[in-house]
Amino acid sequence: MKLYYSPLACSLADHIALLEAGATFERESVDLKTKRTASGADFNDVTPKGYVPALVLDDGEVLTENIAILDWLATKYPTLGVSGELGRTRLLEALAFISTEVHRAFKPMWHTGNDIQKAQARETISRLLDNLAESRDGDFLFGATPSVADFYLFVMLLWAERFDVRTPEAFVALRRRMVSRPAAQAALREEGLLKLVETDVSYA
Ligand SMILES: N[C@@H](CCC(=O)N[C@@H](CS)C(=O)NCC(=O)O)C(=O)O
Repeated sequence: MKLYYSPLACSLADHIALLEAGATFERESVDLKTKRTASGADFNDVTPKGYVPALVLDDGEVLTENIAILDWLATKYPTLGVSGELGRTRLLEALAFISTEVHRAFKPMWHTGNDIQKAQARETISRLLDNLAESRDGDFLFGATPSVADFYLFVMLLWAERFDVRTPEAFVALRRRMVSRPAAQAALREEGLLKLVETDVSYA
């Protein structure tokens, strides 16, 4: 299996998931501006969509779209999923909300939004995070252990800090819990992002 990612992109969620699962995988970073991978290959040859994440399976199948990849990982590695009769449905509900509402609301921040659009986006994202925090049930979104939805949410929380978006208290704590996990630290280290979380944890 091979993950194509870009530092601090939404592919960080998949990166953490693979490490949490203890999966054997390769990884290669992608320059999203030039569409070149770290080894100089044309990323458009991996996926004509040209965006990360992309997960190439051992049989050559290429998975794209974060919701699909994270759902596939949670199915393959059930400790990353949500148990119970409605477990998978609740997980997809959370992934869809994070992807189509929260992630999408960051667009003016990453792209060329003006100051008014950015201020509106901050309000919207805070409200969406408040909505999600209300349905949280335990230390993580679905209880005492994190699921793939928490990994995706964690990326959104890193973005929120970067763009000065107010985050509900419950998610400040969730972010700290995520940062304390070895898999998250390993993914952040690989992506050159450990400095972003220095205030949450001390690395002796
Ligand atoms: N619909 C895709 C969107 C993924 C996406 O927005 N990826 C961003 C990074 S977070 C990207 O690669 N952007 C570069 C581009 O679109 O050219 C998904 O949900 O996986």
